[in-house]
Amino acid sequence: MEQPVILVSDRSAVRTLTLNRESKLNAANDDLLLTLTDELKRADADPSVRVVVITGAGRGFCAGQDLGDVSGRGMTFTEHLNHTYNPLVRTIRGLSKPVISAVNGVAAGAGASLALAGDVRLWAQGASLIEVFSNIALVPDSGSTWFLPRLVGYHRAFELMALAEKVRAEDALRLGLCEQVFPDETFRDDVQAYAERLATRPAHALKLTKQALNAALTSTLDQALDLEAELQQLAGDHWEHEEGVTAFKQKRPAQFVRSI
Ligand code: LHQ
Repeated sequence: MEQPVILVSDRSAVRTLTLNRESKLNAANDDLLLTLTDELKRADADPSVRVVVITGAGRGFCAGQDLGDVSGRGMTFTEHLNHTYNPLVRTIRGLSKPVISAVNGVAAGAGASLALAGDVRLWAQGASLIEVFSNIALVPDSGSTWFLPRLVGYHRAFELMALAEKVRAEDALRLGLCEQVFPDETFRDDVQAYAERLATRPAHALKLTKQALNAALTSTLDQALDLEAELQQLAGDHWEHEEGVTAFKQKRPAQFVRSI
C-alpha cells in the first residue's frame, strides 16, 4: 500500500504534520503540497488544535521540488507556483494558530522557504538550509526572496542565493534563521515540549499578534499603530484578557486553555 505523503498526529493540542517522502528527503510533489495545505486548513478549523508543527520524516526536512516529478505536467512554472507552493505559504502565514517549522534535517529550495515560513523555527543540530535554486539556474521562490532579506539583509541573502552555500544550525541561530537548536537525539521530544508550552499561551491574543506582525512587515509606523489600537480592542474584550489580569492579581498562573 502506498504511504500517505503527509502523516498527521495529535498530542496535547499540538498537531504534527510530517512530510513523508523519506527516500527523497521529502522532496515535494503536487500531492504533498496540496495535502499539506489542506491539512493546515483542517488544523485551523479544529478547535482541539492550538499549535501546528510541520516537520520531515527521516533525515531530511524537505529537499524542495521533486526534480523527478516536474516534466510533462502541462503547467508553466508560474501556474505551478500559483497552484501549489504559493497557496501553501499563504496558508502558513495566514493561519490563525502558531505554526512551527521543525527543521529536522536538510531544507533545500522551496523546502528552505518552508523552513523560514513558520512563526517559530526550531532546528535540530544536524539540520541545514540551502537556497539551492541557483544550482539549477532558477530564482528563489515560495517566499524565500521575501523572508531571507528581512532576516539577514539584502547582501547576505544575495550571497546565500547566488552561491547556494549550506547554512548549518549554529550559523542559522546566529543569523536569525531559527529560534532554537536542539540535539538531534532529542529533537522530536524537544519540539513537542516547546509546542505544548506554546499551546498554553492565549490563543486569541496570539492570533491577533500574528495578524499585527504580518501586517507590520509591510506597513508604515502609522498604519501599525492604527492596527494595534484596533486589535487591542478585540484582545481587551476577550475573556483571555480578563483571566490574565485576574490571575495576576491572585498571584497564580493564568489558565488560557478552556475545555471545549
Ligand atoms: C531528490 C531531491 C529532489 C528528487 C534529493 N528531487 N529527489 C518550484 C516550482 C517548479 C519547479 C522547480 O522548483 C521549484 C522550487 C524548488 O524547490 S527548486 C529546488 C529543487 N531542489 C533541489 O534542487 C535540491 C536537490 N537536492 C540536493 O541538492 C541534495 O539532495 C540535498 C543538498 C538536498 C541533500 O544532499 P545529500 O544529503 O547529499 O542527499 P542526496 O543528494 O544523496 O539525496 C538523497 C536522495 O534524495 C537521493 O536519491 P537516491 O535514490 O540517489 O538515494 C536524491 O536523488 C533524492 N533527492 N533531493 N529535490
